[in-house]
Amino acid sequence: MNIGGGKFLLGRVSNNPTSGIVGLANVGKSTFFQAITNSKLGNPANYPFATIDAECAKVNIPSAPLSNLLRIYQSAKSVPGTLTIYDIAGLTRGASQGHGLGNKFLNDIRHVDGIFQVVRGFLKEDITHIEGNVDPVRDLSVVQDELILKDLEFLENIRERLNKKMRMVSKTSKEYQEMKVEKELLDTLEEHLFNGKKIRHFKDHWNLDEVKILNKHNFLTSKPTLILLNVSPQDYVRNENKFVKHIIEWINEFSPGDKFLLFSAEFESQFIECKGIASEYFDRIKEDTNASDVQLVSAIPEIILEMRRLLNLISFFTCGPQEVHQWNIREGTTAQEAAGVIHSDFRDTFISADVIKYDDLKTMEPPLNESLLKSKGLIKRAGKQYIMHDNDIALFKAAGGKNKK
Ligand SMILES: Nc1nc2c(ncn2[C@@H]2O[C@H](COP(=O)(O)OP(=O)(O)OP(=O)(O)O)[C@@H](O)[C@H]2O)c(=O)[nH]1
Ligand SMILES: [Mg+2]
Repeated sequence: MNIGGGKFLLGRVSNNPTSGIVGLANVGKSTFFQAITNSKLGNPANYPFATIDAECAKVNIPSAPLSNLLRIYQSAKSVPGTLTIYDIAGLTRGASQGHGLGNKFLNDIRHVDGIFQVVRGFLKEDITHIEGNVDPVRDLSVVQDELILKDLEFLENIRERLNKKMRMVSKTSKEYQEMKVEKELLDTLEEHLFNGKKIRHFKDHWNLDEVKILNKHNFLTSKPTLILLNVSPQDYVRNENKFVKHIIEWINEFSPGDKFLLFSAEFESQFIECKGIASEYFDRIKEDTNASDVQLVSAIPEIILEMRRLLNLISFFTCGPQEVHQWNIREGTTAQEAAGVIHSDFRDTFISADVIKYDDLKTMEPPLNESLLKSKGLIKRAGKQYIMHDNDIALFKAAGGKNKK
């Protein structure tokens, strides 16, 4: 997808985005999974490799415009956009060679669009660390190396298959030329991987041919990553942890472009348990951190929104008396493609879209006066190639004389 300036986005085009929770064994992935999905799925337990098969659950993407549009349109209900989250088995050093739970779960990582990489930053003697001590920078390297090794193995297999195919077709054929381009890209990326760098960070601007090749192969290190340092509740409330400086240095050197946030799996699970209401648990944390007059807030909404940004997602809304519906699309999506997210028929029979900018009506009081919007020129007619903006409100017109959604 072209998002302007010849820049194409890596990764699957989908309105059902997925993210996997990845990290060493026993670092708090399932505890985080339960907190972010507000579910009892997964199997948090104080022993490594407690999670074997990936669990998944959907979370709503927080959106202030969604609730505001529900108010303005006086709709009966709202339907939020969602992100599907997978709790994946823990990695260990040597996983790419079959150590620990072996390779199976590396496939689970292959199928997600984005990665939440959980790293342990809390010190608690009674919680086992498979490397013997708490050292998040080392853990980041171990996980990155395993993903890179797996990509190298995968890349080698792809190249072998390509070489075979190239021997079977004429050197002057279009197919041969395409395979040659692919092989050259793979050779360059192999060198990059050998230098301990992820495919995603090879360059900022990919061209369409490169994106097509990379999307076909779904490399583990081509996925956007949000690094989540799991710290004690006290560190989370103080927004400090002794490892942060070194982690930022490591990211800048070895994984520039990855995002990084502090969170506390323990804090988040208590937050859900106590439903965010004042409790002895939170009173104690406030006392510990001298934050008696501070409002304690969950990191979960920001974590979901950061993943949304990393996946280059934006939203558009369809609004009517029955529902206000938030739809996920990627940056650079045209009006016609956006119509196809609702139903493929709408894409095929697309005529035009009436688009209202959220900013133009966000302070309006209900009931919505459509004639006023029209007279002020706030409803714009958009053609097939119109590039959707975040929070656009759209009414699609399709062939057959029907207004769709
Ligand atoms: N003190 C403390 N303990 C935690 C925290 N997060 C997780 N734990 C504990 O650490 C242990 C491992 O947590 P899990 O959530 O099962 O870890 P995991 O990464 O899913 O482990 P595997 O699935 O085995 O790879 C459990 O006993 C949790 O209660 C935390 O933030 N603070
Ligand atoms: Mg687990």
